[in-house]
Amino acid sequence: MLKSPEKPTLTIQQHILTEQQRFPEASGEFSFLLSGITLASKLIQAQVRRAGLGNILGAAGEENVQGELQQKLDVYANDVMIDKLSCRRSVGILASEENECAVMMPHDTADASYAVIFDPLDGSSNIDVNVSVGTTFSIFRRPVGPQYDDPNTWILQNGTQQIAAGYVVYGSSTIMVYTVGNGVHGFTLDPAVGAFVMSHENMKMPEQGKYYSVNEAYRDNFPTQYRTFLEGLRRGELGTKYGSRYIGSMVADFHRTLLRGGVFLYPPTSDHANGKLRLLYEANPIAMIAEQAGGVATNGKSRILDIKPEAIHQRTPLVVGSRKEMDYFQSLSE
Ligand code: P6P
Repeated sequence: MLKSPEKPTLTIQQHILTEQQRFPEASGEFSFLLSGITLASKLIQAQVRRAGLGNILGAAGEENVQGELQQKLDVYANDVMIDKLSCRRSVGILASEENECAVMMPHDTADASYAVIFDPLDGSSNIDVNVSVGTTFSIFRRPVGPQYDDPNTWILQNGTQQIAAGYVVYGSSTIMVYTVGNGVHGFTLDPAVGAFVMSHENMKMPEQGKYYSVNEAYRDNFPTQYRTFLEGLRRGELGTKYGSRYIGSMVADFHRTLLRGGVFLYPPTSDHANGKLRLLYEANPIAMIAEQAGGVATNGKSRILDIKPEAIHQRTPLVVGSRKEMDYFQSLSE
């Protein structure tokens, strides 16, 4: 006789439907949209997990809009995300790190109420060396008003307008972390069940950590405030001398920061005067998750979520982490 689990297994699908019940008028379209993302991430992880076992490793031989060499898995992940979201009639437009322009949906936009922006495989240059990579997503509702008839305007909204955001880390396990504005919850893919099962309920970022996460190779180019901040953390200004952890895959570096506290930052550098990370599909979803978990996310000067985007692929500096470190960083502002 199988011993019943101490706690009933709660899948992400059940969680999404439970969240939907908070909105009696909900049609279920949004829940169906989110299930498209969970399905896509299962298909992506299946390929990530077998990278090296098939002709799926290495460069696809093309460059993406960022001028970065597209990895075969980048292309696959992007195709899967577009395919699984295109068949959701509620989606009016998609924007991807891999596509220069937004992807209009074929169906009548009168039915479509949502815009989905994503990076299908962030950190993909790490794939060939078996380092964690991730998917990020950000969802907006169609804004109201005749000035929004063009779905392209749906994607250039402030991050505060996100109705959902999240990421998937393809790491030692595959975990999806998401929020619909009602706390942050983590679901780990159980291969035996083939479902994302709740593993981290109502995640809260610790008030303080003991690591900072930044690419130190560029530190001579960092603005003074950043250098003073990092020196202060190393020296023990916050009561402990910080260590450094840097994976070079934003989703993995942020996920550790969410769980353990601390700070992840990608400052302005000589190569990227406005930072390297992209506002719409890297900084915004991460910032919504961070704030929902009690953390802080800025571009070094102002709240990430308050930035009015001007372009799909615009970049931003990002400093995101626990309140204590972020208060210290902001106390050093010039
Ligand atoms: P660097 C991956 O290419 C990425 O966009 C983020 O996932 C990661 O945080 C950053 O770039 C790493 O950049 O310059 O440190 O290699």
